[in-house]
Amino acid sequence: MRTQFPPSSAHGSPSPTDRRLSALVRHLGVGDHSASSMESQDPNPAISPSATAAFSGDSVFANIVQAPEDPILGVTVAYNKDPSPVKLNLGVGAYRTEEGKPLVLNVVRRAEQLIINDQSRVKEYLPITGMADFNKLSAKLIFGTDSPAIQENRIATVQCLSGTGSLRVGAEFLVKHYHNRTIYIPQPTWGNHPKVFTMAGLSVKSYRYYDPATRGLNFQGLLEDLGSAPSGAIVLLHACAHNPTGVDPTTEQWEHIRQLVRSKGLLPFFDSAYQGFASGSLDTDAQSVRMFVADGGECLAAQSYAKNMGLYGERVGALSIVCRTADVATRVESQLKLVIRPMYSNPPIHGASIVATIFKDRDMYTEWTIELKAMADRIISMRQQLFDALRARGTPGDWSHIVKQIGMFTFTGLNTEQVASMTKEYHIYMTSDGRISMAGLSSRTVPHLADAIHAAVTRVA
Ligand code: PGU
Repeated sequence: MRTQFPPSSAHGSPSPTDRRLSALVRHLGVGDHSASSMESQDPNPAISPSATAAFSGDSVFANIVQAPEDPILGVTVAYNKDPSPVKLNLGVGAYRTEEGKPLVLNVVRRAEQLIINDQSRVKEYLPITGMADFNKLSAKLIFGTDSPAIQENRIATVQCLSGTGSLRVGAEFLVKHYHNRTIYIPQPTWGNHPKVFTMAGLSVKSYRYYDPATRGLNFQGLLEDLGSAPSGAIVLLHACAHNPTGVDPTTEQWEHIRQLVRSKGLLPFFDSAYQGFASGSLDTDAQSVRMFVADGGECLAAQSYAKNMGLYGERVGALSIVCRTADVATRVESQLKLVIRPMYSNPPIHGASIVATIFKDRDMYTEWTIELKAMADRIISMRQQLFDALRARGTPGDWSHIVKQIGMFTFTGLNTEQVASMTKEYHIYMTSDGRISMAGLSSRTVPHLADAIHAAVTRVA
């Protein structure tokens, strides 16, 4: 089939702009030959763009309404359109260096070199469940190397498309195979959670989580809401570094939650998108999940390597379903294959190869943990710097939550109008709920952000 440059307009006949561009292409002699012959030598006029003009009615999609941008990813779209040299993107949770640049971990580069140089690697399809090594190692990462559930083969782990894909596969599985279709999610939570679960067919309810008055956990509200959830309901729990609030339960509170969840027969579904990012330690950040697995009960866990290995666009993650027995886990895995096959058939190779290569080499694994800790530490230092800058300006309010909150985000408490004014006047982009990605800040940009917050707080109600 011939390629066409420039593309024809929506209704098939080239627009005047298209024709001018085609003439320019011919004049410059660039593009392939088929492009330059596009109008004059069409061998099949019946399917030429001009012939389709005969069907000059409206598009069959004419009634489609323009969808709004995504509340998180749309922030980057708006940021990209802003020509200001001082603009700052604190919307998406993506790590940036002190220089404000995206970071590819050194250990990831090393692993990629090894993979590229290894001539034995091929591009055949992976199994439906993904790369076996990757799955085993991912389970060890979250459940612990000496987890009895792993030793007893009670866990079905499948490679999925990052955290989102893992949550979706888990939700699809639950809709097909679990007796209760209600999932309780924290209020607030990551904006995509309700959409992922609703699209899969679950009914979404929320439980109280954050208390705006204390800017901390509404523990009482959480216990009451989960306490009155119907037996068997699914409960989504952020394993660590709760998004967007940066507020996590203490170990004692987790133990309380665990007892309540188990006594009510609720099914815990952990979302672990930030393992290592909260404390800098992979083991510490997995404690909540491990507490639930240690009691022998069942749960689901969705893992993402987007943040902790910086593999955002590689879409690498895993879903694990911890079962009571190995026999159940085998059957669960067989059904997960039936969920995955019609969705995307099988997962991609590259990201999982990077993770498996790093996990299998002691030296590379250590290097990863060091780089991960450095990312977590830089975020923590940004918290301190922002807090100090606001104090130095005498910005009204108690800003101690900036240093108390955990993980990638600060839930500032700024309202929608204040956020809008910061975007308009200071070109600072963040989600409208007042969340800022601390990983997007640097020592150079802290004063600009502090000025913007100060102005917003003092001028906008
Ligand atoms: N779960 C939570 C709690 C998250 O915060 C995110 C990403 C995911 C799952 C999904 O991440 P994957 O990339 O699919 O592994 N949240 C970020 C990234 C942007 C987005 O919304 O996808 C954020 O800024 O909230």
